[in-house]
Amino acid sequence: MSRGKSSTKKSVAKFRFALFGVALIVSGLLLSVYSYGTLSYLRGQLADKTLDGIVDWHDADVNNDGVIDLMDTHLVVNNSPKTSASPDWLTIVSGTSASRCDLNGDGVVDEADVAILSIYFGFGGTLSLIGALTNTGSVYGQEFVLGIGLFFAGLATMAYSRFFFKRRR
Ligand SMILES: [Ca+2]
Ligand SMILES: [Ca+2]
Repeated sequence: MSRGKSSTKKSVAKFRFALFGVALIVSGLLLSVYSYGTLSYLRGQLADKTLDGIVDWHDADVNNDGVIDLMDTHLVVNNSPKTSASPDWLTIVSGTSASRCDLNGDGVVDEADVAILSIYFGFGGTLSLIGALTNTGSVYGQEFVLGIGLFFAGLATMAYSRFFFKRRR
């Protein structure tokens, strides 16, 4: 009788533990899918600013110094909210112009351009989607890596709980 009770208690505990694992997996997947979606969308918004026929991180390097850092963010923010109607749209200041900072090429420098720049933050090399996703210099990269981490932590928790995978005697 008492043995049966304790075994019920044990399986309830196992079930809760497994449920925690499932919650981790689901939140990890949601976070990864969300950051992947946002990042792919922003990546698709970047215009060919260097006019070399290739859209890559160089297009987001507004001062063309070979690295995407706070200086580029500062320049884009400083040129906001200029539009193509602004008299100094093409004026080069600190190695860039408002036109160059208009990363999506919609004729206005605003938060959309800052968001595009943010996914390349910390870049000074090649930029693939995987590179951008695992770029922990950007908030989307951090979210993606955290999501993957949660997913595997959830899998490990589920395996450890042995609720779904019973050990054979
Ligand atoms: Ca730069
Ligand atoms: Ca723009």
